[in-house]
Amino acid sequence: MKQIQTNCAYCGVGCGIQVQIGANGHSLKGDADHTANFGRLCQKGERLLETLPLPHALRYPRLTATDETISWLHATQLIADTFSEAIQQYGSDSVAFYLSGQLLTEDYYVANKLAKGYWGTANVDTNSRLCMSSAVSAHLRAFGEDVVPGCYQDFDVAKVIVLVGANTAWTHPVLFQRILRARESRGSKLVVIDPRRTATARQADLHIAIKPGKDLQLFSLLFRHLAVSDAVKQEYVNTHTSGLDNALTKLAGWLKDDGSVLKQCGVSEPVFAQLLALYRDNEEVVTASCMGVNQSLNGTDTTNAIINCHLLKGHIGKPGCGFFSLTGQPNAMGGREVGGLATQLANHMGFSEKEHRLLSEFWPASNVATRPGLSAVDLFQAMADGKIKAVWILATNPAASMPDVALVRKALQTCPFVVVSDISQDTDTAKLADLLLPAQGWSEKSGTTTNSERTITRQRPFLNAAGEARADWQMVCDVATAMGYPGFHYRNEADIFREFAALSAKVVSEFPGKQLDLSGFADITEAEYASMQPQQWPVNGYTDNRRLYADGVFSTEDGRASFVVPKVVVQAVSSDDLILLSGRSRDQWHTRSRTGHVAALTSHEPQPCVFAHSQTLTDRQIVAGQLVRISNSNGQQLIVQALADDDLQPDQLFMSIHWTGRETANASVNLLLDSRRDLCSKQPAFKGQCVKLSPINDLMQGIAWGESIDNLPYDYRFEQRLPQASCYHFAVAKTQLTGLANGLSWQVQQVDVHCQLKAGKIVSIHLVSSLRIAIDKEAVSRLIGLSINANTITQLEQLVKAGDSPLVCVCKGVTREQVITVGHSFAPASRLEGIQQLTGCGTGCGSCRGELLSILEAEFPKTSETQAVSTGEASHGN
Ligand SMILES: Nc1nc2c(c(=O)[nH]1)N[C@H]1C(S)=C(S)[C@@H](COP(=O)(O)OP(=O)(O)OC[C@H]3O[C@@H](n4cnc5c(=O)[nH]c(N)nc54)[C@H](O)[C@@H]3O)O[C@H]1N2
Ligand SMILES: Nc1nc2c(c(=O)[nH]1)N[C@H]1C(S)=C(S)[C@@H](COP(=O)(O)OP(=O)(O)OC[C@H]3O[C@@H](n4cnc5c(=O)[nH]c(N)nc54)[C@H](O)[C@@H]3O)O[C@H]1N2
Ligand code: SF4
Ligand SMILES: [Mo]
Repeated sequence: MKQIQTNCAYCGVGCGIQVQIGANGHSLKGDADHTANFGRLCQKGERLLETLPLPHALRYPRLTATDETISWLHATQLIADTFSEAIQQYGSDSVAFYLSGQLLTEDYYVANKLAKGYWGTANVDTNSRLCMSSAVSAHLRAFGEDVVPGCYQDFDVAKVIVLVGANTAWTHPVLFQRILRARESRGSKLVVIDPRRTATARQADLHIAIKPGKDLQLFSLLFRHLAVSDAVKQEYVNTHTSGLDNALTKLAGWLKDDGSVLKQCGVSEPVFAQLLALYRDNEEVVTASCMGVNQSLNGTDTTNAIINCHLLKGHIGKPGCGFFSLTGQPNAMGGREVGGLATQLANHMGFSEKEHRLLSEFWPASNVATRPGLSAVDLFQAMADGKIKAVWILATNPAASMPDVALVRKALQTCPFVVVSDISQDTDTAKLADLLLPAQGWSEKSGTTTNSERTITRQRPFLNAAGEARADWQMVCDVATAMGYPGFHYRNEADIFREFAALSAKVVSEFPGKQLDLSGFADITEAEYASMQPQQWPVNGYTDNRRLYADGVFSTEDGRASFVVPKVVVQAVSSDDLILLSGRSRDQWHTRSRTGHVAALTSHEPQPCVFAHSQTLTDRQIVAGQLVRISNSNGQQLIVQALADDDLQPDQLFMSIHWTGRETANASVNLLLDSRRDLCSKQPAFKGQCVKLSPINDLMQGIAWGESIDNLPYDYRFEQRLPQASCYHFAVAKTQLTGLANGLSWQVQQVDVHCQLKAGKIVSIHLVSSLRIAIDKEAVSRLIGLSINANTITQLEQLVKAGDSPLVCVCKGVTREQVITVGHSFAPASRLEGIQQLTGCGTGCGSCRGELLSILEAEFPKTSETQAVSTGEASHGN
């Protein structure tokens, strides 16, 4: 059996994977030798093969206006001509790239080179702006370079691990398991700072349910207390840092008294004392942060406030110590290395004259960008204003993932030429493209990624590309060549990697403090690239690459790290405001284009919903399961189902980020979030925006199946994709209900399909041609429960049929009749499991299990069973 060593396509942990290529299909397992995971994988990684083949895969270049498949030659020339014309007529800054941490380093490198070297614009931004840019800015300010000094091993040896704004148990699961193992073996302490009691917080030794957006205050206070404690390493501070006194003096200006600061943070004095003691009394403390920190108005300052605490103790680059920024996407780090952000030039360089000259000579290119370009939010604003004439978007879905998506969608409609490279044609952004380019996906493409701890891993293909899908780097190079630029004649991705490594060698030779050094790869042969093993950078044969800055010499001009003075920006909150925390759910990946069709990954959050504390629901006369409206002060709103979650504080809401216009209308969270940003990093403050919540009483809810309801009027729609069909959850104004039926040319009949309307207890079903609709509050909430467990429309109908009978399982809305009906389709040995799988009965709180067993005993007595089975077996044998 052949084995292919590759990486996981999802999060920044960057796990290694071994794919076994078998004659009868492939299988995969974690790569036991990879230092990120030592053979372990989480649910998403384990199920990667199940995501293939992708439904709605994009296989050929396509012009959307005419829905015409075109050749690559035609597509390439069209892009080359359109971008050239735009540059000629409107200037370099009228064109742009919008890239992604899900591109490989080689893809990223050539796109950055084309725009910044030849188009002459730094309008190259990336979804890392939405993700990592606050950490990038903070690293630059503190260390002089965007460098993560630590490594995963630090989590193994730390005495205290503090996770801030990170739901690591769900978002970096393999690393989280590693943290738990270390705790078990070493007795380390885990602190989680998150407003919600998340799956991560529940497993912590100390959970600090901080008020959203107040981490800056908390860490600044901590810094001030540590600064007067004996934790300070005075000699380190004197020799290796600058700015401590200034920082402390400025802080004294706004950190007046502890009591009021802690009150703002929602943290009690004893809890703060506990936190302070952990930092003060332990040498080995790692603080790791993620989106709860980065995606806020104070993201950069908060990160610096955390770094300040570690600098005081001289704890950067030492085993088990320091600040660790967790990266989100598999190659978020690689994109930062090549310079994929509009605020950097290339390879950790800015726009100084010396850096500009170096790059102009190295590539060589005569039109290297001289100043930063537009960052994501500004880029889409400029597009909406008509200033961007052509944009090329690769491996990201901004029409769903950007804040204020209404504006982004308008921007894409306004921009005269939108090129989208994706693996799927079924994304919100693809629907707004002029030209769609089919990209090779994870199983098909080849290159490298860098994970959170700077480990470079080779991604290797094991399937032939579907249709005419191409590598992203190939498309970019072909266009560059068609535009007449030299320097894009790479034979393969190894050629590009070698050039990237050679550039890093050049950069470190002229800027000796820089850490991004891949000079050891500058002459890598094709064979070496093919068999390359995971390796942490720097790769130069003489630096110990595991931890950086261990010698206290930083990348700044004077070699000293800086204490940064944080400034506080607060948003106004009124008394009936709730704070909306958006984030990830356990099993889905972003806009679901890769994970939304895998049944096992959808059951965790089967439909769009908002979670609220039960008191918050009661106060607003909202019943869990009901549709609610969430609105912001700009008049934007959305409609979703409300569910109770007492792990939130009463003034907070949580929604996952995964629902897009693909499956829903008016239910995606980014319809509601505006594009306010951290002023330093320009990263959108997705977390912690103020909204209002109200019940919806003027809409009727329904479920339809059999046909698409796309042409019907609705205020809310959710397409639930069952493995073999779809059913549609919708809500319409009562006054439109008759219209709903009359709007169709089909005859409406009220039929007694399976159940009758009985005192509001049961489903009323209207049969409209082949479209079946259930409208009735109780009926619908029951159907919602049922539909979640059905695989096919027939199963759904079977479940509906059994609807009118006493409830057995309250959690999943399963009735006695359903248990019996479904039970008949299973043999005795698999009956219990089958019923549970199909209906969900007993899989919620589990308290109905006893009743379930007694129904089975009563309805399927052992003696008749044995007979039935033996007869069955006999006839089977005949
Ligand atoms: N399952 C899954 N895993 C993923 C991804 C995915 O889509 N699905 N995406 C990957 C990517 S790109 C990223 S960037 C990472 C993100 O990984 P995380 O940052 O861990 O994920 P989020 O759920 O966005 O946010 C983390 C937490 O921040 C908290 N939070 C909100 N506001 C505040 C605040 O003011 N202060 C503090 N301290 N906490 C706050 C939220 O309650 C939430 O629990 O996940 C990666 N891993
Ligand atoms: N409200 C709210 N919004 C958020 C966040 C939040 O916490 N809250 N988090 C933000 C963060 S941290 C992130 S990282 C973004 C993520 O947001 P996006 O990057 O927009 O989300 P994805 O769904 O990962 O989009 C990746 C796209 O690339 C395609 N693709 C996959 N592989 C390839 C490939 O090899 N080549 C090409 N060309 N295409 C490919 C996929 O089909 C998909 O359409 O969302 C951001 N948006
Ligand atoms: S932890 Fe991240 S990289 Fe590892 S298997 Fe899970 S999703 Fe993939
Ligand atoms: Mo991210």
